[in-house]
Amino acid sequence: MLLTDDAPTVPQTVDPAFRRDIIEGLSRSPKATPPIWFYDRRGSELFEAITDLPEYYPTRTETALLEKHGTDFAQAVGEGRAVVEFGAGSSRKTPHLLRAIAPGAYVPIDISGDFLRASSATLAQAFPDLPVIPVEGDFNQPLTLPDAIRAMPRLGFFPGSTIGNMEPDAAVDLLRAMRRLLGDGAMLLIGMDRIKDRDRLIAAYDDATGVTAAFNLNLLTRINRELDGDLPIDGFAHRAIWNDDKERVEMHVEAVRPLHFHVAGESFRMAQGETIHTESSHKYGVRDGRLLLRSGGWEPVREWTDADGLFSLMLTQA
Ligand code: AVJ
Repeated sequence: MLLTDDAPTVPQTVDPAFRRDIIEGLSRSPKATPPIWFYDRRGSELFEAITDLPEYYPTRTETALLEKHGTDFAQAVGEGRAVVEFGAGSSRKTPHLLRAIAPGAYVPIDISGDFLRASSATLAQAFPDLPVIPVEGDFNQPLTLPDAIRAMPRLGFFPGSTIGNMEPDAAVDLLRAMRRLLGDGAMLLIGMDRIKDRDRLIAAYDDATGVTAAFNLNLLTRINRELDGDLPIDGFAHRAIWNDDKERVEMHVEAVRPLHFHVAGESFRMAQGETIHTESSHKYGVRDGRLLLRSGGWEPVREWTDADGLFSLMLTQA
């Protein structure tokens, strides 16, 4: 690697999948990039900050549901299950669930290895008798579960409405893959964000202090750093819009002037007003949510919602 004045002091390894996804996404019309690439170290920190924002209701609402309904969970799932969490991140919600159900093991799966190891260590300390077996990987790709949980019935845990990031057809594919991975007799506890007042939805993705804007624009900074890009960050503005036909909030970065930039040796142009679509966050009505789960091979068993109907936790069985 050629060392220049602005070369990073910490050597960066370029993820070929990152390069491929970004080049493909910028070459497409309209431009669109997969949301998994938001979560470098800075992106993960910014997401944590988002979850504390007054406008961002999902995390706080879901956490309150997990705190409140522990007795219900224990009764519905029984003891000794291996809890397999998909996209564990900082796992801040998980202790509530683990305390409630007396699981046999905890298997957090995440693509961000640093984050995963740190949060697994914290969790293992809080639950000294619980085997914690982290798996570093992308749950959208085929995975193998650790041998230690072979004999245990499983409870999949997929909180945060992460399922909403997927197009409905991809969401169904993922649910089916989880069904195969977790096996017969498995259950799945999944968080889904509800359709609600448009202004409330937009505010959650375009907060007053600009944390979500920083989260969205950080993708461009990451591209510049890791893929030798020269995107002018000040040439882009954060946008959050409600797509009513597809019932989803979309995040975009919009060119505020005509732009010409390079990424990994490729040249790109954007007209003023043109956007890169960086994320979709699908929202589900009660019936839509159940239909989606059934299509994915999971039969709804119980459902918990807050008084305002903002967010739902759905328990399903294979
Ligand atoms: C992590 C996918 C649940 O879609 O609400 C938050 C990500 N993006 N603010 C979401 C996100 C902008 C978040 N999920």
